[in-house]
Amino acid sequence: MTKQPVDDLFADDPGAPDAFALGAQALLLRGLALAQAQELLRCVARVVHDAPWRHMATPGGQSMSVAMTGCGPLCWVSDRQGYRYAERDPLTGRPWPAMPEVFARLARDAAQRAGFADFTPDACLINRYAPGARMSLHQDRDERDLAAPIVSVSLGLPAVFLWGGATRSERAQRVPLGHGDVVVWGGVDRLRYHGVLPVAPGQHPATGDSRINLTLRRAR
Ligand code: MD3
Ligand code: FE
Repeated sequence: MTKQPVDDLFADDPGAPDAFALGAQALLLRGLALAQAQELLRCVARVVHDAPWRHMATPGGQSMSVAMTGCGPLCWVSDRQGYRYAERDPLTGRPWPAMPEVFARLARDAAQRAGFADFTPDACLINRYAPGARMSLHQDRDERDLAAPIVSVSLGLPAVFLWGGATRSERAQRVPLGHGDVVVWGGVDRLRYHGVLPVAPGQHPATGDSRINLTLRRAR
């Protein structure tokens, strides 16, 4: 697989390479999840049946524009008390739905391609962006083992991902993410600031009027 620098990301030609280095240890694998997208979305629907979408509160008391749920032994949650990983869904009091095998298999395969061997996620956060929903610049630092990478899978409507630096003030690059794109972030890039610009209105055959993002993590 060929790698290209981040400047070529908007080059949308059919012969474009399918792997881009976003950083020394961050790799965009364009379309890696395409063949499994329908299966992934059926799994999301099963998860949502048991652990419904909800807009979590931030510690400051604001409601997030992104709706969330998750699966696996652990899932990230936020409320007035703060951010943490929890074994049970606070909405239902039940354990989170099991991690579908296809999620874990895809995450391991993607991580392997990016140079992270034997990645076994124990948490999957599932984000749903309606048009206008966004995620402001943040770091993911609630995971105990920061040596493990995070694998992200984008489905449905496209979005512009903000890829920042080690500090919030560093200028972020804009990376378009579309249906089936997979990104792996680890090592020196694990604590980079990142976010998502407001999703534009649209319709996607696979998801209708939303963008779904899976992030597969090793939380402990
Ligand atoms: C870079 N989600 O859930 S995934 C999140 O598209 C989150 O829903 C975004 O940021 C989304 O926390 C972006 C890409 C992502 C996830 C984790 C990272 C990028 C990352 C951790 C470190 C660096
Ligand atoms: Fe994040």
